[in-house]
Amino acid sequence: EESSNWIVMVTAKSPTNIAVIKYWGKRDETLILPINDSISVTLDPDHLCTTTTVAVSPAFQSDRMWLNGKEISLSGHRYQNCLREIRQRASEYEDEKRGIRISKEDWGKLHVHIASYNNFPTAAGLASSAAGFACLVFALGKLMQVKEDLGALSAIARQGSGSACRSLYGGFVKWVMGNDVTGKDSIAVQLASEKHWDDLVIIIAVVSSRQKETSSTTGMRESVETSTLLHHRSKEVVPKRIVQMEEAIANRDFASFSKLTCTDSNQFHAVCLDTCPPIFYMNDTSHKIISYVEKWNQYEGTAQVAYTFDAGPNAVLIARDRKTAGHLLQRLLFYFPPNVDLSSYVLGDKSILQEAGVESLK
Ligand code: 2P0
Repeated sequence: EESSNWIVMVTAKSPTNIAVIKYWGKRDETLILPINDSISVTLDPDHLCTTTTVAVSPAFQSDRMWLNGKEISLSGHRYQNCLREIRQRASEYEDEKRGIRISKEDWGKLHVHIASYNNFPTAAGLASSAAGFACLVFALGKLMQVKEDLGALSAIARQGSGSACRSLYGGFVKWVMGNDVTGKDSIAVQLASEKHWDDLVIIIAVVSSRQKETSSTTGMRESVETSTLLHHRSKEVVPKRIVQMEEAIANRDFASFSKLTCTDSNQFHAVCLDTCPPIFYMNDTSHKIISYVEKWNQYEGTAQVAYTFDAGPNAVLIARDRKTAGHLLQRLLFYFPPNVDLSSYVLGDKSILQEAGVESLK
């Protein structure tokens, strides 16, 4: 008889991504199929990321998951769909040294344990589902010897959370909406690698760490049902912007990139206002940051910084280079002084604070 005290595990890490042409609205809620293409930039893997370990053992009695050390339920259809899709594609695993063999059929019977950690405070109000589902699907795919490419894996991550499909790749990524009813062509493709345009620096200004009042899922459902602007956006506006954004990225054209990014964020929030009842994701501070960046760009005569806001008030600011990012940080701290230790607000590379001469501000 085989002993049942073995365990096989895989650990993976995925960064989050920020949309510069937004996804908002589904045509199929179960498969998570969008009504338009979207484009995002994937952050550095060290900063806002999720690390997930998946393990399998005959000793496990059921599928279980812990998020930041606390057990959560896997019963929701999003987790169930990802687990099922990966299990269907599992292939044989063999470790001769340890005498472990897991057949394709065994994968359907064995249970998994999943431990996932976000390296940023969950309370910071920053999206974690994108990195989370990308990481989970990638790690499960590795564990269960799934042989498919990243595009196929992205279509599975998509069923966990739409924006997650874009976190399978680094750099600039397009989520192609596809037109198949099964969703097999609604996948992420890489437009350019992380090396293509590495001057850009992204600063996320945490405006409020409160949980958002309207979840993205509910918000976009209500927008699809009630906003006429959303239908105009998805049919007439986004297709053209996607072409222009791909060109701006290919040419590293910051002026065009910045214009498209800001305009698209503003239209997304206009759609939220056009929704019945209206959804307010930005607050007064968000609006002040927009005005400030607009004035700065106008004063310089060329775009220095782009802004974009997701389903919450936090500003994602994209500076054209490191020097501009230093200036931006100084100005943000001057106009919007936080009343806490700054270093705890800069995740990852803190040297930018020293360069900006603001490390001692408290
Ligand atoms: C995006 N957002 O493109 C847009 C812009 C928020 C604003 O994707 O229901 O968590 O899981 O597919 O992906 C947030 O929505 O929603 C989002 P589901 P998701 O990044």
